[in-house]
Amino acid sequence: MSIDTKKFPDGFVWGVATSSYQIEGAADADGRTASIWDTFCRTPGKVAGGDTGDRACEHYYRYPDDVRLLADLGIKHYRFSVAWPRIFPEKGKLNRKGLDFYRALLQELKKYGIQPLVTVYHWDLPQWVQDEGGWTNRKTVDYYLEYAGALFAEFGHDVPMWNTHNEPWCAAVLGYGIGVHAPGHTDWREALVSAHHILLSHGLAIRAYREMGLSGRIGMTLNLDYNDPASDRPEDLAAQQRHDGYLNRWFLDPLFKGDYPQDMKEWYLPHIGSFDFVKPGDLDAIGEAGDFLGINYYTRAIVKEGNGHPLLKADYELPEGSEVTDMGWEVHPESLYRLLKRLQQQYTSLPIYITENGAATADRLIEGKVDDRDRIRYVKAHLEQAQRFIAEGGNLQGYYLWSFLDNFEWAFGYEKRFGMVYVDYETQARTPKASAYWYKDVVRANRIVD
Ligand code: IFM
Repeated sequence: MSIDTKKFPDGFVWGVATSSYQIEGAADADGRTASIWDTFCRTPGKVAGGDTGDRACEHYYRYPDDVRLLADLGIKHYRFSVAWPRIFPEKGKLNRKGLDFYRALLQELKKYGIQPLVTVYHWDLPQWVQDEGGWTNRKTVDYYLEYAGALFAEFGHDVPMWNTHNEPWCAAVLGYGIGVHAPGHTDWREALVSAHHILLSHGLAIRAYREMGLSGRIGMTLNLDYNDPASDRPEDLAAQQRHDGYLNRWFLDPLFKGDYPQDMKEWYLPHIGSFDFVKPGDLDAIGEAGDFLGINYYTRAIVKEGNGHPLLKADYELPEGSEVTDMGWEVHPESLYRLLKRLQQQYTSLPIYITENGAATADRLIEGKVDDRDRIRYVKAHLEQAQRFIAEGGNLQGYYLWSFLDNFEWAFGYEKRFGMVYVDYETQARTPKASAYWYKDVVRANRIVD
């Protein structure tokens, strides 16, 4: 009997992912108030082309058609996030109409047998929370728990899988440290305080979820890379270690090893004054065991000593002739395999889900078709590495392609297209790209197809 080596294990989860602010639009509908991204988009110079999420993909109004399209494309698992300002548009005020939208979306998904993975927080913090300091304010942990608790109470029995947070590094570091994401602050202490509060809210949300006796699974999604030093020089090796500490270990270590990495605490201390925001019991809470680890992987980093990154004293290199996506990110599938191996060897035996992977490509709609063969090549190469990990016994249980639809790509506005479905933002017409049909075949066959 021949073994089909390209087959994924039975039950492997094949999905696609989106997030609320990137697709929903309907910024003022049914009681929603502003998020930090609505404010940020209105700050001149922050988002390419002055784009906003006001309309985005109008998914809030078009969700029945969008869910039917998911079903037509053979998708059985869908990861989406909830917009916090729809649920708590004001302090202490639960908005029934906001919940109704997600109830209707979940019902629609159920109609087609599509399983949801719900992300509680994918960056659209209510502006009223930011007005009290946002993630730098420890009180935001309580606001988050009130919000997450409302979602668990309302949807806990209908949602089998929850992501507490998407990419805390981005929310904290890009938002409060580098300032290229909302709320646009540039203060390293704020970034680390925010990261801590996000991690704390994650651990406490797991506890709350367990206390409610819900039977689904809950975890967190981190954006991780694999990184290499630019040379064997001790200075470059040290810079690589700092980069790794900043992006990967600062989040993985407290989740799985009980504390922030010592080398990074020492490196950061002069920049932030103290770690007085870490209170007794916090690290225990952060280490609360989840049911899975979600990872978003796009690229690797090659690091050397330099002044490009002022906090890290690091610079980044792109090897001559390397293939890059439309984001300028190096295509390096093997680093997905290396990352998965590392996670398993150094951090966790929990099931891992790739909750995002995909490529921005310069897609053109020509005579009703989009031939995005570069995206297909990208995804295929990454799936091969995922499969290599599984073949060696790796506990990888699912893959969610980023993204279902072209959408609002944060500071890049609508310039970058990640979707397997092309969106004409004027007419809102959806056109599945070649990758959507290819992915449909992959999902149906449970194997990588040509
Ligand atoms: O669009 C984002 C998503 O919101 C979070 N992960 C990375 C994607 C591509 O940049």
